[in-house]
Amino acid sequence: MSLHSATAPLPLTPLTSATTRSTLDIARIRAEFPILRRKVHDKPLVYLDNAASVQKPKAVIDAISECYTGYYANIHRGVHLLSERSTLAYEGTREKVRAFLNAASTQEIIFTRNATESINLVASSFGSDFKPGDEVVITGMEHHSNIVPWQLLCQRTGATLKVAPFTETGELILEEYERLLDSGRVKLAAFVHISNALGTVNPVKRMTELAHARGIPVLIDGAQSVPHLAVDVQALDCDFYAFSSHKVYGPSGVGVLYGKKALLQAMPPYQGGGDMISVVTFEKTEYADLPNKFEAGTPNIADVIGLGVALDWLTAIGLDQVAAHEHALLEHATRQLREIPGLRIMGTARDKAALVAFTLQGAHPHDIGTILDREGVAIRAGHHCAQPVMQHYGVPATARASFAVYNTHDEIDALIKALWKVKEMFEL
Ligand code: C6P
Repeated sequence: MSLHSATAPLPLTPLTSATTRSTLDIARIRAEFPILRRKVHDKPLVYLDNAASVQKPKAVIDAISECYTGYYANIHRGVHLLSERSTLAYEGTREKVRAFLNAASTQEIIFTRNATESINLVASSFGSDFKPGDEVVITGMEHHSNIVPWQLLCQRTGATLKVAPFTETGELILEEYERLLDSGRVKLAAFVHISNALGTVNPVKRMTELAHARGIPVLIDGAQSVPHLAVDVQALDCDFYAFSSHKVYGPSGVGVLYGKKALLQAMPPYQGGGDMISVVTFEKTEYADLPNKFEAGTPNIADVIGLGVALDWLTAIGLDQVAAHEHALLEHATRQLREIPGLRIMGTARDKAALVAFTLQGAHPHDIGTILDREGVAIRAGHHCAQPVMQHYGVPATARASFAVYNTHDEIDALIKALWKVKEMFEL
């Protein structure tokens, strides 16, 4: 089935860097998501909380169910047919992730629980020999997942965390980032590709070049980027790249860490246990080769298989098409949000992805979220696990609408209508 329509696409005004025009048949795409047919408070569901977690297409749901009903067994261990079949499917996903990220080898793809665990793995293992005086550079727009693991590492080792600031519009101040890299003590730069609180798309290739020019490896938090734009880790030349399955149309409970082979080989294991060893005696253990060295214990087999199907699904649509459609939605939303008096958008970077965060004078974001929910519109309200971003703008929280490929212009209109209702209720 083609998910591309024959009708002419809508013109796209360049608010962002999307270059393609969408020809997607969104109605057909929506039909693949059973949950989108349900109602909430007797209203059609308008799901705009995709940056938190995206809904799943039937192909992914079916693949997980087929695994459990048809061939499930533990992997890498059994000599029986089911184990072999499960191992093939699990390792098949590793190859799909490799291709999706354009990594050089499947040995560079490690399965974890989520992006958070991927970052913790690097902090714990790559950071294990950090010393007092060493520095880790992050940006001011990080998710807590790319702050707290480094703080824990600094507490453990005496290293110091340095933070590159961003502007009022939500753009990184590249000169400040570069200045921090110049100390001669930086052991790692870790930064977000797309900010979950602002939508900013960071210039990660340039940031990587600047770090590498000083011999500093980089980790990119790609939790918000892989569902929205094509990522090529070899073109970026990053050393580590982390993302979560549940934000890329796959199941929750699975994450990915890409790491350059030479670095991963030199790093100590993250956790010890089964499947990560080659020989164990009471005196000494020899570890398995990559990637198994970093995958101790029985992994989340069925959900890893589900992730593979999600990546197939997304790749068939095409990330250029996804980006074009989502950018059109972002423009449609931004244009109308700007017409609402008292509404302030946090994050107006030139290069911005598919979310918009805002406050409305006189209404707490949680009240906005609750009223919108009664209208069937699901958004997120809160600090979005990015409290330093809230501190930057001097607000406790924002409301955030975030888009996926299945969202429509009509759903944006429903969001806007519901926001006008909030104003009416609060007499703003
Ligand atoms: N952001 C949001 O609503 P996990 O929880 O490990 O799958 O992803 C963590 C994470 C890391 N980095 C970024 C940029 C993120 O956006 C997230 C998750 C969700 O914005 C849940 S807090």
